[in-house]
Amino acid sequence: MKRTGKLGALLVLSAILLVTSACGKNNNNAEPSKQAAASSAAPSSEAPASEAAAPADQQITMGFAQVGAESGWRTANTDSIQSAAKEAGVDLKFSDAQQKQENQIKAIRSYIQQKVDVIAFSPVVESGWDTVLKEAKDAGIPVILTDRAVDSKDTSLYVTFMGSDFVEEGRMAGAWLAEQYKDATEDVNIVELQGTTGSAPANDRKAGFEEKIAGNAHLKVIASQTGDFTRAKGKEVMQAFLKANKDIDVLYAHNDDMALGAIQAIEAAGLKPGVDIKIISVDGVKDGMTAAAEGKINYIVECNPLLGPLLMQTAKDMLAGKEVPKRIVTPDGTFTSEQAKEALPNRKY
Ligand code: GYE
Repeated sequence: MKRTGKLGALLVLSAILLVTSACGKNNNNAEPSKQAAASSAAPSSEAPASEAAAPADQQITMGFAQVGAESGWRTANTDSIQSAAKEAGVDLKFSDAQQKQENQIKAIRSYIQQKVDVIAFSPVVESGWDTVLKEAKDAGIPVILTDRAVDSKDTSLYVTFMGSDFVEEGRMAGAWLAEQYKDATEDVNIVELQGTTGSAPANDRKAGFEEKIAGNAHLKVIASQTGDFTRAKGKEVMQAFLKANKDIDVLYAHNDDMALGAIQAIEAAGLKPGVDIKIISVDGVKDGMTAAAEGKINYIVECNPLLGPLLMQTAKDMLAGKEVPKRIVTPDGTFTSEQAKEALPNRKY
């Protein structure tokens, strides 16, 4: 597809996306395409989007560089992207980087060579993208970030970033814990299973959580290590935590899969997950919600993976010459065990 012309008028952000309130406790299970909240960041006039005006009815080719298949969340995200592409008539080239940045960079370079109309990807880690993003920009191919952010200072290297606010997710986890233990008179020993080192969700979920527990000196993170967002690693690291620490009160896992692996380790050690050790996790995928409904996970902060329809719509709008917001925040809810039980029958992922 040819990209010609400059974008004319700036459209009002709120006209592009239907803005609904980001819910604190409202458990949503819908696709964020209908719910995304456009944030305040001003659209960049230098973004490649501004060169990307093209007739709306022309077929779009999108190269998507996925992180991997590390978790239930990722599987749901991949399904959403693939099925939304089909539905939208977008020709999708899809690659799985197996959680390796160099594989994602290779995939992006190959999409540049293939002259796709748009590149979308979920960066495995935050740093180290400037060179390849510059290559895409020089080739006139707009880039959309989905799910995870990059830390590039030059924000003209991508058109928009859509996905959850991970700091807020960490805050929701920390706020719940702080409330549970607000009257504590003794130390509460917390262990933390971090996501992939250097990834936006690991960095941000840690920071948001720490912010909210900081006010109570009894809430102590006694061990914190990466479990790489996988069940196997979650189990392995939890085993090590249990070996090294006799008195663990709380586990905070940056995703459901690591919590589920940890539950196996906790049960193998003869302890009751959710009772002897309180568990908080993030995502709200089916297996996590099932464990919550069974009382093994006490609190889940949702992270909605159904980004496909929003991605396709945004790509179409952008290539049709419409302005898109620089940041699109998708709203997340929270679940106690009771709420998980209620929500489970209608869960889509
Ligand atoms: O929470 C985790 C996955 O980037 C939001 O990646 C995503 C995270 C999700 O592996 O399960």
